[in-house]
Amino acid sequence: MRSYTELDTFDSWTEEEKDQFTLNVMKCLILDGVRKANSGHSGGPLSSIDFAYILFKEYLKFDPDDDQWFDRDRFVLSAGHESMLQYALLHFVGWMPMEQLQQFRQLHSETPGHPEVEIKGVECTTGPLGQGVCMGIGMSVAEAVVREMFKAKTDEAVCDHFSYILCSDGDLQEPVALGAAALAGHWGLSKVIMFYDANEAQISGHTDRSDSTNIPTVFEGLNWHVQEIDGHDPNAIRDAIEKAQVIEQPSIIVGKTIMAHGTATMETDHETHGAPLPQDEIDATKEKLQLPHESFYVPDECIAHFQSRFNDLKKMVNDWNSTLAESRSNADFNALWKMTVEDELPSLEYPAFEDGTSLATRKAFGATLDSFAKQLPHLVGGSADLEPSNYTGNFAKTYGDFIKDNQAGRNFAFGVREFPMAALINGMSLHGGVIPFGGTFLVFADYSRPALRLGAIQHVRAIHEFTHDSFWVGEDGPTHQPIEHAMALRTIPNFHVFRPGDAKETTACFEKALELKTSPSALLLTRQGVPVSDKSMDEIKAGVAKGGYIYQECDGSPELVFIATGSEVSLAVSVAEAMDDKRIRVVSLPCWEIFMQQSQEYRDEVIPQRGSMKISIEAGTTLGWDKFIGPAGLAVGIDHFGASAPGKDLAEEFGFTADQVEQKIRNHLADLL
Ligand SMILES: Cc1ncc(C[n+]2csc(CCOP(=O)(O)OP(=O)(O)O)c2C)c(N)n1
Ligand SMILES: [Mg+2]
Repeated sequence: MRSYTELDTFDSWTEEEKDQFTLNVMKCLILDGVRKANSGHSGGPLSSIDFAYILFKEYLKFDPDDDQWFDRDRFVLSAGHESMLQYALLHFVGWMPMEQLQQFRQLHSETPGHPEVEIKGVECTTGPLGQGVCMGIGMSVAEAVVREMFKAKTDEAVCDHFSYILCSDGDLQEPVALGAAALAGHWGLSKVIMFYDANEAQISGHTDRSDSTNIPTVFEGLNWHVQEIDGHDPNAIRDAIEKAQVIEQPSIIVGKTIMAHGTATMETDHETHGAPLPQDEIDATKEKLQLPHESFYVPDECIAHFQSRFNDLKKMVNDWNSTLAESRSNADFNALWKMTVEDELPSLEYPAFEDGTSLATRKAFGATLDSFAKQLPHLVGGSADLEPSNYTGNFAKTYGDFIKDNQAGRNFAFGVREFPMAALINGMSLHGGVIPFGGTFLVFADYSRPALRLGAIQHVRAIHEFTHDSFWVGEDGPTHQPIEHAMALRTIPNFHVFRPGDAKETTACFEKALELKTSPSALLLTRQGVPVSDKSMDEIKAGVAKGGYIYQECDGSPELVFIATGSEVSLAVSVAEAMDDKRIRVVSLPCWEIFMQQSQEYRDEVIPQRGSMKISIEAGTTLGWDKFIGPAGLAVGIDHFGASAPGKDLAEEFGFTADQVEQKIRNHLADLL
């Protein structure tokens, strides 16, 4: 092993010696960063680093001058707690300044506790274990979709890259990772290459306290190519990566590694997982690795060595740019590139709905999907095995399933995998070039919730179709009837919940969700028929664009303002008609989040703060409606679980007929007198 005292002869060292020295420098940089922050993770980064170093230095395809270059390989650090490893690598790439490494985990630094997508060179936000695996796989799905989409327009490969994932024991203990892995195997995603840092250590001790899973056997069963290597052997790592690159299956490289590898006395110690090492241990490690005690020691020679491939990378990017420019001279190709990769949405044509007929909003979603999919070749998605219920069947039939031998298919048969589905579509969206959606029942939004949250944090455009949005589901009973779900989703920051009142609002909400490029959306849709409004599409579109609007006005200033969403908009209209002794305004509020972004003036215009009684009507929990109805208002909702019976009987039972709602309102008015 070379010492820092010999640095003046660096040029004459063997490649192996240069690598070893540079790697040691990087290890101590990580230890120093965590020590200075007095918080963070030391052990895991040191067991993964041999792989990560070789990947970044020798294999990862990227543009050193542009972290957003479209055809770059994606790298996902699913073990997000190993963030200091990623930041150290990015420092060597040239994208992460030293001052930032010294600000690890501090307010407003570019080196937060876990990697965040906003940081240059970070592809996605990780930390919640398991989801990084899914997002990496989702990126690979998007890569395949975009590759196939452009194949039809050009012979040149404009989208052709790998998605590398680095995962840890905890990642693979999370079932969500295995759900996504099952799909990757089924879909034959040969460009997924995952390194598993099998260091057998986790927070609470040795992994054998909680695990005896045979991961290689599991992944073989999931149709992955499996290699088991010594995760600290550079040549074994190179061989494994090269093999994984040509195998026509997703690949897992199980790296047998040692926690805190390279430290003076703490190798294998699980206590190193989430703590800075004692300064004595860091000093002793530096001595062992023949480095100076100096903190944040990074000699220029190491950076230059790490970047020795950069000229080749830049040349490759130049070649790609020329190919792209040539392809873009074809008008068809150029139009597709603009719409998909550059994300310029065309103005959309809408499906037609017959005024006054009864149509479930889930059916309106299906019709809208069919119409939009024709105009947006990059709109892709599917259902978690609720295709007939989610009305994505026609889409599936028209565009075909995405399968191993047809990756041009635009429909994903996700199987009963809500959480993997939601996490995968986050990854697809992060990759770019596609607009992904996923469908299931609203009641199962809880299964996907961690991914909805992680999508919102990352500002991804992902469209979640949630049908069967209330007790109106009927016979399936309380397990299938959402109560708290709409409101629970509304509590997620940067997440848009749409509950359209009819077919036309459904189309308008879907379009709005497409336009929200920095936020996930959920479309909450009815199972049961609701009347199609006779308003013009333009009027409805203008209303939806503001999140809430006056749906039906009364003469003079309103005594009562009904605020309804979804299937309760038409109910509110019926109640207003029945109560013709009162001046009643009906407001449709399909999206709280958008409504709250409007000016106070507009909001007061629609829902006056004073002078009228406000009544919310939504077939869900009442908690939260006080925000709009105030202390004297009335919230018509349901605060208990549903029951198994036909929807109409339940409406009767739970007080959701026009007569019952009217009675509740009259009682409330009487109580106030
Ligand atoms: C979903 C989730 N649950 C719990 C945690 C908290 N946590 C962070 S790392 C970790 C386990 C670490 O074990 P491993 O994945 O083997 O990482 P290593 O110790 O090898 O670095 C846990 C439980 C988390 N980040 N995400
Ligand atoms: Mg571990």
